[in-house]
Amino acid sequence: PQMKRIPLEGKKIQHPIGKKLIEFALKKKSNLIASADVITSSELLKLAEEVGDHVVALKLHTDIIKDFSFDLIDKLKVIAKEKEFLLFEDRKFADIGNTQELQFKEGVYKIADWADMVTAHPIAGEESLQVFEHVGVVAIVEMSSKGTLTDDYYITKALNVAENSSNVLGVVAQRQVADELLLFTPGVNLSSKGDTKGQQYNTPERVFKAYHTDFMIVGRGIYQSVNAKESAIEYQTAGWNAYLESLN
Ligand code: UP6
Repeated sequence: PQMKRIPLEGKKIQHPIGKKLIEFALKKKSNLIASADVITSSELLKLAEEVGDHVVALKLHTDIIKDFSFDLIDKLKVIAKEKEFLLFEDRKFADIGNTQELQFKEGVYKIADWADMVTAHPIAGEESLQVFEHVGVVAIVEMSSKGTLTDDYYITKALNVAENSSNVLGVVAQRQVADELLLFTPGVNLSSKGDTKGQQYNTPERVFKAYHTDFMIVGRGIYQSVNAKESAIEYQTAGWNAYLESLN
């Protein structure tokens, strides 16, 4: 790991979705991804409107939404286009390729029809990831939670899979990774150290300076705050400033 980090515009990312993320980041001066872990369509649409100008992507767990519909997806797509952010389904696929393909394309959510990006565990090996066509895959190589089983041995092997898969644009991890991958780091909160269910938090300052992350992912820090827009601006500013400082 080097001390000096490569600026976003200097990263050699081949994947079109990775390029789009970088384009949005530089244009909006944001390396913030909001995690919209709300459980109704109305809350989700309200949040998308409030934080949309300040994020490069909105991360979703569509399977927690009580009243999921494709009308919701259509409305999200309109907001995403207008405010310039990507739709990132955090499905964390973790099965053999054939099953993942069915989960990706079929069922209630038909993720393949609308998502720009998805998360997947590389646990089933390189070929299992090939089924995710026409989206950017973010491989989960290391988790943020206390006691996670993603130890150094697993992480090394998982990074190897990620680096060898052309549809993988980056990884979720809590450490610096190779410059050819975009790094996404969840477990970020300005006012909490963790929750009672194993989540552990770092500050924006730490993830940009110590891990050289490219994008921080913030859930409760934004959607549980009194004013989601104000909080998104606060995280956007803290993240972008920490990123700029980490370039020196
Ligand atoms: N997430 C993590 N840690 C990981 C991977 N993913 O927290 O290692 C996801 C969670 C949640 C979000 O599924 O959607 O990031 C974090 O939310 P929080 O900021 O409210 O803790």
